[in-house]
Amino acid sequence: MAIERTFSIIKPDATARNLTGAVNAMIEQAGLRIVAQKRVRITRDQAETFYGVHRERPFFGELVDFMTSGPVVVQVLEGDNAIARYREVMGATDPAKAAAGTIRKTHAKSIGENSVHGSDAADTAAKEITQFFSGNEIVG
Ligand code: 3AN
Repeated sequence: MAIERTFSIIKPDATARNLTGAVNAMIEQAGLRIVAQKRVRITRDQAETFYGVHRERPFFGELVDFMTSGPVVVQVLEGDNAIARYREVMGATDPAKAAAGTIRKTHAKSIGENSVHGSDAADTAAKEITQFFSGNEIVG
């Protein structure tokens, strides 16, 4: 298996409920290593760039409003097949459809306020990591 890095965000609904540690425990329990992490307030520009692929979707405005509504924790996770592994750990986008034991089933409030983001492919992971971290902030 290949060691990969993926980009993660602990979203405002989770930081508001003081769940950073609980989410991190689930990440580490799944065998992923948090190799970079910072708590930030993202700007509208950053959120619009980050979710640019969803610009035409009806929920885009709501998504940007939500992601800028409070602090988030941006992270780089490392491990075997980290991209697919983290998506398994997060569970389905809609928490009602997420499998038992996943972060979203356990903690998410709704399809919009769904507690975590994880990259969906190697190219997006690389791009998302670069948007928020410089090389010397990632320590594997
Ligand atoms: P995922 O985060 O599981 O990869 P995407 O890429 O389809 O899901 O959607 C990106 C984000 O957009 C989701 N995490 C969620 O916060 C938001 N989102 C997706 N679908 C909806 C929807 N129908 N209504 C509101 N927000 C949505």
